[in-house]
Amino acid sequence: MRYLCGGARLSKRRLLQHMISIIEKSKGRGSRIAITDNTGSYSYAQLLLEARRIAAAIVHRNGPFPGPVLFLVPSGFSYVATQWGIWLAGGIAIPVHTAHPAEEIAYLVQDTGARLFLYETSFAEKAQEACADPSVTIALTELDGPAAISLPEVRQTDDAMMIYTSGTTGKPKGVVISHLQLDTQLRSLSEAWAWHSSDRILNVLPMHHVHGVVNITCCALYNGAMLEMQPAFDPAYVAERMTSGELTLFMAVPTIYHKLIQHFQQLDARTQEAWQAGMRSMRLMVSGSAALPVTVLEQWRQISGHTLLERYGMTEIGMALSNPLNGIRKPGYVGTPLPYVAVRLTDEQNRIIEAPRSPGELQVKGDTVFRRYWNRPEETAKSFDGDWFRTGDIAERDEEGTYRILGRSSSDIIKSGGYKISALEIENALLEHPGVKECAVVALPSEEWGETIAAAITGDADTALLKDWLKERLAPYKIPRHFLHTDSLPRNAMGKLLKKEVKQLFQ
Ligand code: MLC
Ligand code: AMP
Repeated sequence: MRYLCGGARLSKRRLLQHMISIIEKSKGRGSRIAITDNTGSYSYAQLLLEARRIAAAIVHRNGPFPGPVLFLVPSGFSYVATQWGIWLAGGIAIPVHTAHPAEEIAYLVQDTGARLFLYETSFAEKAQEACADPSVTIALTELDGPAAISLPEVRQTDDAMMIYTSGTTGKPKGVVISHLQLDTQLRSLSEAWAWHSSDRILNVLPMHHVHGVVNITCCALYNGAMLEMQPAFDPAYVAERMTSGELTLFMAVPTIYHKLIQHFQQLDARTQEAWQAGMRSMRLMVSGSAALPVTVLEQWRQISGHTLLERYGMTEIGMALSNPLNGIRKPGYVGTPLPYVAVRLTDEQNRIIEAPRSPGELQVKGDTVFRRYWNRPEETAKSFDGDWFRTGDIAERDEEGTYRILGRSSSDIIKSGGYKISALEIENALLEHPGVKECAVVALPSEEWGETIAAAITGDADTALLKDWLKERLAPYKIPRHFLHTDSLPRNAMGKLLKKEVKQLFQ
C-alpha cells in the first residue's frame, strides 16, 4: 500500500509526482481567505485543516484509496473541504446535486458502486432514501477518526473526480478525471485567463458540473484567489455583489446573462448606474456551456461595458477553445485552442478537414482529456479515435483559425440553461408511466434557455399528474416544459420516430 507516513521525508521529485497540486499550492497561504459562503469566511489554513480531518476519518472508516465516494453537500466551504478530504484519502470525489430526487441519486449509488456516501445533515433523508445500505451513508458531522492517521500517497495518475453527464444512450455516464487531467485543465485556464491571487469570483453555478467545479471553484483555489460560493443563482444577489466593486471575475451560462439583462432592465436608473460602476472595475466576464446568442453578447456589452469572453468545453475534455483574454473576441465564435489542447475537424469518413469554413466533427486531444467512462469500456472505445476524443459537436474554422460551433450530430442531446439533457432518458422515464403509450422528446429553441424540452405523448396520462410523477424521478431541469397529447407520433416506414416532424407538432 502507498502511504505518505506522518514524518517521512520524500525527495522533491517524488513529492512532485505524488502531490495533489491544488492542495499543495494552498499550503503556505495560511490566513488568506479562500472561501466565503452563507456561513462565513474561511482561510486556506482552515480549508486544509478541515480537508485533513475529513480525509483521516475516511481512511479510518474505509481505508486508504476508498474508490468512488459520493458527496451530497451544498455549494460552500463544506463542499470543498469534503472534495479535498476525499482526494487526500485517495478517493474519487463524485458530487451529487442537492436538487436531484432520491431516485436519480440511487442510480449514482448503484452505478458507481460507492462504499461511502457523505452528506450534509440537512440532506439526511434524501441520502438515506437513495442509499438502502445504512453502512454506506454518513453525515459529515458524524465522520470521526484519529487525526494522526497516515494519509495515502496519491499519484497524479490516480482518479480524482467523476462527473455524471448525459449522453445519447439514456442514463448518465460517469466521466473519470485523474489528478493529472484536472491539474492540466487548471494550468490551461490559469494561463489563458491570467488567474491571479488578487482575483475574487462569485460562483452561482451548480456544483455537479465542470463549469462550477473546475472553471470557477478549482481555478480560484488553485490560484490562491478568493471564492464566494452561493447555493443557487439569484439575479438580485449577483447584481449586489457586482455593484460592490469587490469582484474581479464572473463566469456563467448564457441563460444567466439573459436573466441578468432582464433584471437590469427593471431597476431604477440610480441602481443601474451603481451596478455598472461596479462592473467597470471587474477584469473579465466569461460565458460558456451553451451557445451565447449574439443578441445577449451585444445587450450585455451595452449594460456592462464587457465583451463576454465565450469559450467552449465539455465534461469529457474540460475546456478546449476560448476567445482571447487580450485581443478581439468574435461574437458567435468560441475562439482558438487553449494551452495543452489540440483540436481537429473531421468529415464523416473521419478524414481531417484542413479547409476553412468546412464543417466537421470537433475532436480533441491532450492531457486535459478524460480517459474513460466509469465501467463502460465499449462506450469509451467508441468515443475515441486513437487519442482523439469525438465530441459529437459540429464546428467550422474561419480563415484565421477561429472556431464556431454549428450544432450537434445527435438531436437526442438537449442543452437547456447550460444543462446537457438526454431526450432518451426522459423518454424512458415517461414510458414507465402507465398512462403513456408512446412518447417523443425534442428540443425547442428558446431565447432564454437556449433550448427547452418538449414531450409529445400518446395515451391518457394527465399532464399535471405526469409532471408531478416525473419530478420524483428526474432532476428539475430535465422536466419537459411543453407537453402535447396526440393520437399518433410521426414515424418512418421502419417505425423510427421522425423527431423533426415531432418538433413541428409544437408549432
Ligand atoms: C428551470 N426552469 C426552466 C428550466 N430550468 N424552464 C425551462 N427550461 C429550463 N431548463 C424553470 C423552473 O421550472 C422554474 O419554473 C423557473 O424556471 C425557475 O427555476 P430555477 O431552477 O429556480 O431556475 P434558475 O435557478 O433561474 O436556474 C436557471 C439557471 C440554471 C440558468 C441558473 O439552469 C443553472 O444553474 N444552469 C447552469 C447549468 C450548468 O452549470 N451547466 C454546466 C454544464 S458543464 P417555475 O414555474 O417552477 O417557477 C458544461 C461544459 C462547459 O456544459 O462547457 O461548461
Ligand atoms: P456537458 O456535457 O454538460 O459538459 O456539455 C458540453 C456541451 O455543451 C458541448 O458538447 C457543447 O455541445 C456545449 N457547449 C459548451 N460550450 C459551448 C459554447 N460556447 N457554444 C456552443 N455549445 C457549447
